[in-house]
Amino acid sequence: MKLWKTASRFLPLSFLTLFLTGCLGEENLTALDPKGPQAQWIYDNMILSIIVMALVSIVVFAIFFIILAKYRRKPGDDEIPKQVHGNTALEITWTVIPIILLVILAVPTITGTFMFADTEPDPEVGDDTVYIKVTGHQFWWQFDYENEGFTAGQDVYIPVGEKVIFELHAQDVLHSFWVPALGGKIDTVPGITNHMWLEADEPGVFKGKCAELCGPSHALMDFKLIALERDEYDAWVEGMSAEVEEPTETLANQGRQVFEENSCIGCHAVGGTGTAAGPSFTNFGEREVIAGYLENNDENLEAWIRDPQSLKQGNVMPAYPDMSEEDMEALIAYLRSLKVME
Ligand code: HEC
Ligand SMILES: [Cu+2]
Repeated sequence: MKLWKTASRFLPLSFLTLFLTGCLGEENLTALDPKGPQAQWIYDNMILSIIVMALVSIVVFAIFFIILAKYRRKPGDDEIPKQVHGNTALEITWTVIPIILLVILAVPTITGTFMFADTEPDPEVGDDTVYIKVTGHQFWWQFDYENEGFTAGQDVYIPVGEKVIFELHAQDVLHSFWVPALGGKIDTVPGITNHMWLEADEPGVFKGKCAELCGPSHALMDFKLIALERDEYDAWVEGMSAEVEEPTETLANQGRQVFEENSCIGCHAVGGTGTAAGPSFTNFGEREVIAGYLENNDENLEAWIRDPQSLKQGNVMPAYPDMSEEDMEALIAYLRSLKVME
């Protein structure tokens, strides 16, 4: 009775959990609406497992209740029933059935595991297979397109319908790279290189998350995977690789000086390659969000630059609380001007 009382206290909580997990459907952050071959495989296998488990539960519980009803002690049953030791037919049945069920689960699991581990280039795309080096930092993601010679921060772009290969690293602690709508997750581990591939069936913006508790702002270590048709993707690559021109607008140009004088440029590369201490800004003007989660508007941008800690605890960007309004306005105009797509 006491146990039931305790359990019943948690009941509303479990319903709440069920409800809240529904919110994960937002912004494509869900494994239940697969948008790529890997995610589809995971989804199908999950359904298959649920069916197998449901069948087992139904059969076991049905037999359980039938036996309970049928062989109950009834009035007049005074004798102890006949005692038996073992029944070969039954024992073979309940050994063979689980073996068959396990084989049904094992075959797709093993073939899927090999399919996921195959990080050879896409056979149809060959040498043009997109290869992206991912580095997890506390609390942001760096994406190096080494073959193309540039680096991107926060948003990772891929072409649709092609197998894209990811090489995963961590700069500081364990992180985990996960885009639920496209596939499984893989840890990024300091000192170890992991590989995986993903493919998107259709263009779209798919939300990604760090899936490994990595510090105080772990929950805000979000990113976006943006899948584009091949020609748009090529245009993006071209834009990212092009020489960055000085902004034509005066205010933005003034902002570029503020950016350089305040050593923002030391941590935030504009154009070029290589590791910087913060996300690359070559296409900052095209980000939907700042720091992985804040809407990219002027108010949030100013709040972030003046006091990043208050918005993302434990991140390593210094605060600029004393920047003049004038400099701030110019700086924001400059950041907004950083775009590579028309
Ligand atoms: C010591 C290195 C460093 C300096 C200097 C620095 N930042 Fe940052 N900045 C970072 C890091 C690291 C992040 C990522 C924080 C996170 O999300 O965890 C960041 C994030 C940002 C973001 C959000 C980026 C995004 O892509 O979402 C903006 C905007 C930004 N910084 C602007 C500036 C400006 C403007 C300056 C100069 C006034 C500046 N930063 C100076 C390290 C730095
Ligand atoms: Cu992380």
